[in-house]
Amino acid sequence: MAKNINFKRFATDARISLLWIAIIFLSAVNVTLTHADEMNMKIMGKIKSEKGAIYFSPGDLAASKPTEIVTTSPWTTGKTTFRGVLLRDILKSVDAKGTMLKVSAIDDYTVEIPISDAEKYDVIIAYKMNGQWLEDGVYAPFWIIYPYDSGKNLAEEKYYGRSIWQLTKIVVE
Ligand SMILES: Nc1nc2c(c(=O)[nH]1)N[C@H]1C(S)=C(S)[C@@H](COP(=O)(O)O)O[C@H]1N2
Ligand SMILES: [Mo]
Repeated sequence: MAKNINFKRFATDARISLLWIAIIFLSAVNVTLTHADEMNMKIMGKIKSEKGAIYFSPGDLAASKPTEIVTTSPWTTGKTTFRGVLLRDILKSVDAKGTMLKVSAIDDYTVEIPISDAEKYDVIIAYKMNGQWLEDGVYAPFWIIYPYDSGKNLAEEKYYGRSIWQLTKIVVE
């Protein structure tokens, strides 16, 4: 009899322990997913996707062919190296069909970028600056960078305004 009671108590304790393990595990997963979600870029709108949107993490972009822009900018001192993927290549990879991009950031900044910019200039979606991943809470996960010093009159307010950092969403229209 005593054995039986002890076993029941053990079973109950074990269940409670498992419950705690599950709660802790799920909290950890939730934190991870929330973070991963923030650090992704979502491309939607006029693209070819069965799910309606395609997500890219900085790691995903780093696995694609890199393009570096070495330039001065209003936000950095001296020549700065930005590493990313050509915007036109990303648009091509999602089969974007449209004329305008509505781009938004974690800080709720939004801007419209004509797709023609991606054709005319070597605009990149940058994920690294001077060899470092873009910093969380500052510029991460992505930053649109134009080759401002290329002699194509890109060192202008119009293009600085399109240089959206903390980029997380692109709607193709
Ligand atoms: N995410 C985000 N990107 C942004 C902005 C912003 O507020 N948030 N400001 C834009 C504008 S209007 C300009 S001119 C440039 C330069 O902004 P700054 O002068 O505040 O550095 O960054 C652009 N990118
Ligand atoms: Mo601006």
